[in-house]
Amino acid sequence: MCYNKGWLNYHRIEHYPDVDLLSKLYLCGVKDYLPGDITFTAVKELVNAINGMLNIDVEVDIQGQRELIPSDKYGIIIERCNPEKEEEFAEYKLVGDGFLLKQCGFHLLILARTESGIMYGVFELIRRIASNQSINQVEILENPKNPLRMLNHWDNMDGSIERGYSGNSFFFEDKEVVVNDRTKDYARLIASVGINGVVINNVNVRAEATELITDRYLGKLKEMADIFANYGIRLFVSANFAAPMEIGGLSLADPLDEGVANWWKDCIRKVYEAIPGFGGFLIKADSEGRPGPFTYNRTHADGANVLARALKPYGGLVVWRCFVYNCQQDWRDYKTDRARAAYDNFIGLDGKFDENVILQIKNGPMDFQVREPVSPLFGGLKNTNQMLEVQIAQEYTGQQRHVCYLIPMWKEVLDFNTYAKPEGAKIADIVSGRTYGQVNCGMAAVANTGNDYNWTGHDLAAANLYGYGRLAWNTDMSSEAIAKEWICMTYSYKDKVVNNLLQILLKSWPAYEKYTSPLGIGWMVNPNNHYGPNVDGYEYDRWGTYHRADRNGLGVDRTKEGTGYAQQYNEPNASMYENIETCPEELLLFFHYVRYDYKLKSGKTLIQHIYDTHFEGVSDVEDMIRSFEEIKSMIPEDVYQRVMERFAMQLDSAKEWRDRINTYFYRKSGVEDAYGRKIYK
Ligand code: GCW
Repeated sequence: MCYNKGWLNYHRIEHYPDVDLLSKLYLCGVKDYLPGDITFTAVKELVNAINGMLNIDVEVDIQGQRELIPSDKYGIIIERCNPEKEEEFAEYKLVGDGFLLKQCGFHLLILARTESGIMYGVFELIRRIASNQSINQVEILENPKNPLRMLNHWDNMDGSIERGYSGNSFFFEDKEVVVNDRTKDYARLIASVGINGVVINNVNVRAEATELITDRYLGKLKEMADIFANYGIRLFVSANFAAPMEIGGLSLADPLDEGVANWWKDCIRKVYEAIPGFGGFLIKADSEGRPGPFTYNRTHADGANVLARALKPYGGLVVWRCFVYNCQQDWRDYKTDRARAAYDNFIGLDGKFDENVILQIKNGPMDFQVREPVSPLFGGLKNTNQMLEVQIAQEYTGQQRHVCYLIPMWKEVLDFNTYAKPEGAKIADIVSGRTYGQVNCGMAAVANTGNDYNWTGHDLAAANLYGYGRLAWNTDMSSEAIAKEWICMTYSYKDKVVNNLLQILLKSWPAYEKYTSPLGIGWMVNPNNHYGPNVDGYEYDRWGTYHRADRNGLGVDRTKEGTGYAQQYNEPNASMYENIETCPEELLLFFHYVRYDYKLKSGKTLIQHIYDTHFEGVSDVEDMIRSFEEIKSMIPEDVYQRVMERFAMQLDSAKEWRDRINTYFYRKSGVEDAYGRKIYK
């Protein structure tokens, strides 16, 4: 096989304590039990997993009625709540696709309202076994925190992947849709961590991709959608706003034009005839050259709603991206601020979107840098469905050649208090629907997968894919708990392996931040490919990404005296950012122009902080490599080789970053390093 099974490889667990409970499986309350049903899938997964990990052949009794199950014989009971007997199940507080995993006497019960809930309960049990945790007296009730837990693939139909660092697409090849065993193994992987929606093609929809929603491709998409549906996943596609012109032969794509509206209705009707469970569209409009409603002097609400109305009769959704900014800026223009753009473009439209539209907002106001403040649209929008977009693909965080475990970053975003309400207004509350009672909301992430043997290029980058799913399911989980699960599932539950890999993962994002651009300023990368250091790479460009370094200091003034961006936040956040003394230091240069001799809370000057962190970042990479070498004999040889190759690239790159940044700021400032370390002059 040309790919591995990721975290579903089910390695053998010796001496598992609770094998008795697992030898028999009873199904209750399950009406249909046929290939194609999620319950069928879930049972097969469980049987295979138990067989793989514990070498037990589980006997499955599908006729199960609770009353007939012997109360003095061990076994797993999988049960769907009967909606007609609500009172029997009310005590369990199951919501949506939640599950209960509980030992009741001789039985281990997996109870859920939905088939997907059963599957999620099954995967929870599998995780417990893989981590060698006892299930004796277990009682876990989990309801998903976010209704939508999506992946966005930026795959193109020629097989390339925009910002892909793990080979080519496994969805497309030579302008055709590919459906094969890997489609199913992909669905298994992501369903096991709770993903329930997938957009398979790039948001930049060009050429053949515009035709994905036509007869030319619908047959093949239906095959894919069926495989996904077995795992509780809905298929979405990115659509081209100008499709009525590009493939419909109309002369315009004006959302308020009746002919355009009818074209979409017709197109969407055909899509649903072919794929009844189709999820809907993801749209990038008026962004980086893509067409959109601005051409016709219409708003983004007009644009989104025309699609929403056509999708509504079928239960389809429009996920509309807020990544809208002027990408033709002049570096001499100090007033225009790209950071302001999403808020400025969308805040006035709050409340104007139809119920089946969701605004998808990138975590930060710029573009997936190693450190950004959160987007002020969260906490600004109050009457609009919202979804948080993060990037698992490591476009700006080492491109899957560097280890960079991103869950801690996303946790910080989710934990950020927007103060939109006195209570319950963290970003996690807003996107889950808790703050405003929304149901069409959740999280989305740009996927980091491709057709590489290990799916994610860097073996350790799989922790981000795994972790994203787990976090979207339960935003309360800690980064550490997620990492541990992934390590146990993928490699081993042995202490040394868990501890060393955990140390590496937890060190990795801070290390990357240390050796790249300082204190939240971002960018400083090579233009276009975004890999490696180039301090002035974007400084005189049109993208709105400047650091404004001179001989006295650097940073962008985003206070009232500057671009005014800080004022887009609710109080007290606006004042916190506005004032250099209260601005969190990791974001200092994002919000302020700061002199090199400015004293940080550590007592160090800004310039000394820059030198120190760049030396530290490299030594952190060396530490990570040492920790990894220590577990050489405890992990598969091929994994060790691949990861060590990438570590070598990471170390080289980190040194290059260190030296370029230190030299650049030495030359600007003329200030010597207090410790006399090597800085190229
Ligand atoms: O950061 C930019 C990326 C583009 C991407 C865009 C987006 C898909 O460099 O490659 O386009 O973000 O999010 O739309």
